[in-house]
Amino acid sequence: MKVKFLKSAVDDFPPPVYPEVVFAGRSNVGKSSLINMVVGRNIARVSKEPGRTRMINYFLLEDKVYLVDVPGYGFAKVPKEERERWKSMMENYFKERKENIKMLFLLIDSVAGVQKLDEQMIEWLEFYGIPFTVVLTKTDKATQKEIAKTLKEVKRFVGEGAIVLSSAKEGRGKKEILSRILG
Ligand SMILES: Nc1nc2c(ncn2[C@@H]2O[C@H](COP(=O)(O)OP(=O)(O)OP(=O)(O)O)[C@@H](O)[C@H]2O)c(=O)[nH]1
Ligand SMILES: [Mg+2]
Repeated sequence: MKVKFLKSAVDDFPPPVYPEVVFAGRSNVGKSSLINMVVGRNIARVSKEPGRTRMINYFLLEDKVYLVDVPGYGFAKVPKEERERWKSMMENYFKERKENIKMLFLLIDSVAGVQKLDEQMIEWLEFYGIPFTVVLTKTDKATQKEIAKTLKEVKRFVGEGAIVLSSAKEGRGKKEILSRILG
């Protein structure tokens, strides 16, 4: 799979010559890991400490589509100014790029389930009219019961066809996510 890192941006995004696919979700939910799993290379930075991805990172896949790794939300230890910075950066990003966003993957931890901030993100996406798919992450760590509970919560917001189960550790969900990116 041909993939390259393009740039880290705050508001200086690359020209919208390719459609873009975004990976968003809580801090530590597994966005960067999922990108790496899907493209088959360690290209996005993964960290044990939440809140490490602070800029909007653009990658180019197959000379065809931008993959966008955005900073996570909801990390409790982040000071208020930093949260405000995140919010204005993301608001500006959605405003600037909403027409160019082909799909946003909203990642939700299979064990933790849908949190308040995830619901707010869904409201935001609906407000901007951004199409999204929910990806349940880290299914390797969840019990069947936890997965069923999280699935039920997610179905309050989206239909079954807009949910993918994944594990970056086991490679689960790779084909399905790739086909939604490239298809
Ligand atoms: N068991 C398991 N651990 C995972 C999986 N995906 C990610 N992790 C772990 O979760 C932690 C966070 O992963 P990241 O990919 O950096 O998460 P992120 O959403 O990009 O985090 P931020 O950039 O801080 O918002 C790391 O310790 C990963 O190894 C998975 O599918 N299974
Ligand atoms: Mg990250």
